[in-house]
Amino acid sequence: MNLRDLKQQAQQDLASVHNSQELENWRIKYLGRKSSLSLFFDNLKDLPLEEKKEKGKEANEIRQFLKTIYTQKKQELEQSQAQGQYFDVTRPGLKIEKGHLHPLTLVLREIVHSFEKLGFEIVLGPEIETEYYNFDALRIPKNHPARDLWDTFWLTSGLLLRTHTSPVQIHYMEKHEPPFRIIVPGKCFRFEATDNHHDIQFHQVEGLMVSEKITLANFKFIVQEVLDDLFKGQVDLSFRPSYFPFVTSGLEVFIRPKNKSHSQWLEVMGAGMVHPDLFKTVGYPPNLWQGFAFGLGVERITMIKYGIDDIRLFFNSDLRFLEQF
Ligand code: FA5
Repeated sequence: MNLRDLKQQAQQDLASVHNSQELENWRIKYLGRKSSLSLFFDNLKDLPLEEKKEKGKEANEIRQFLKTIYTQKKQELEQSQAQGQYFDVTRPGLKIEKGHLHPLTLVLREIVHSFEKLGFEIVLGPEIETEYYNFDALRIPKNHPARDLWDTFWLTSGLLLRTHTSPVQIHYMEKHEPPFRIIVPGKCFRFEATDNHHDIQFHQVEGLMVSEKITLANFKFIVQEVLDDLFKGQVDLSFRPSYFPFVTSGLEVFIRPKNKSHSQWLEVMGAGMVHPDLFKTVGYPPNLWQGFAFGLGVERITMIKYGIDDIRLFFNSDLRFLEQF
């Protein structure tokens, strides 16, 4: 039997196979124990060594080829049969995996909602900023050492990725007259070394409340209300003096879960009374308004809320982490 003729014949026959019975007949004819190919293998032993090697190799290749086209045809028939099948509407459906919200989105929404309950309006601002809004208008001129506090991703032509949400204070005040109370949720970027509490990209919620007779007591009340709402009263707060050029009497707020009073305090926001120079910059009349401002770190709040010990987990897309929320 000529092996090449056998291969050709098998291919031709397979093309006219239309159901599983015909396919089984084809398999018996070309791959079965009594097929010409099997008989060919049986007779190989009688051939001289060189010829045995050569013909054996060729026959093996053809057998492999026939097996492959057989499997392909089988799959094709199974598929077309499945498509033609009657659809049983009573069968249980396949479970559809639903997506879910990122932990930061969940907590950001909660934070925004807590402030909304206290009458704060939501305002957004650009992530790409000018040097003026990110620094100069906030009393951080070029060469001022305070610029070192905010390691910056510079873009071309004097633009930068905002290092905090505070520039939106200026944008908003330029266009609105007090009294008002706003929050500004958004992304910030810092060109700094990462560790378990610092990332190069994170979220802040800026707050700004300007009116007559606003004091730090108003700020303390509001922060206490919001954090009590977020943590169901289960965190302690600590207010500590700090320095930011755009506030007078700057401070930082630290929190610690009540049930972990031995653990370290975590800094979650910078704050203070708005510096009068900012009012001057945006054209408000002098000595008429007072206000407080703050910048709250959303990742830090989320870390305490869910007991997460490394901030870098939020952005490394590990599903084992994300699927827990
Ligand atoms: C500021 O960014 C000020 N703009 C806050 C402010 C606003 C002060 C208004 C006064 C008035 P600071 O750099 O401390 O300050 O950041 C504020 C909060 O953002 C921190 O408490 C922290 O929760 C969070 N934060 C800062 N840097 C990072 C970082 N690299 N990764 C994650 N969170 C950060």
